[in-house]
Amino acid sequence: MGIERTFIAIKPDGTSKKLVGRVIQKFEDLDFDLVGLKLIKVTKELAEKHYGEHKGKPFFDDLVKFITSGPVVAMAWEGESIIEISRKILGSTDPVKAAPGSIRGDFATNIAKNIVHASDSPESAIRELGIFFSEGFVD
Ligand code: FUP
Repeated sequence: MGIERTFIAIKPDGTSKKLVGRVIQKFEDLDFDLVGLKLIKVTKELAEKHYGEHKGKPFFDDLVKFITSGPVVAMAWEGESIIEISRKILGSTDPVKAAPGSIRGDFATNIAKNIVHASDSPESAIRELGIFFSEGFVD
């Protein structure tokens, strides 16, 4: 807990549905600090590294295809307990279970296209920020 840094990404369905502003607004509303941001095209190599824990699962190939299919907004955010809170802002992975008011609850209907990603633990945050941002990207 305390002040944490985490990795948040707006996936290709989020950018194509013009949800970038609304996603960022949710984090700003909670007074979290945006400390890194870039619009990227995720390469196959980067996608396979990021989703490494899912390698071998039936949805892995589609997951990689999807995340490489269009622009992604990669962000680093900072704030108190942001890792747990950001998971609540996103809602459950499966939009069927995501609460109304969460990003997935309000804007997604399909588990494979669920708009946003957020690191699920301090270890994942360090790993994922290391994949998408070079050291010293801020300050
Ligand atoms: P999350 O941390 O909420 O993004 O969820 P996971 O790490 O469990 O899953 C990563 C991504 O894999 C999800 F965003 C969508 C995709 N996925 C599927 O397509 N099917 C599944 O059954 C589970 C996950």
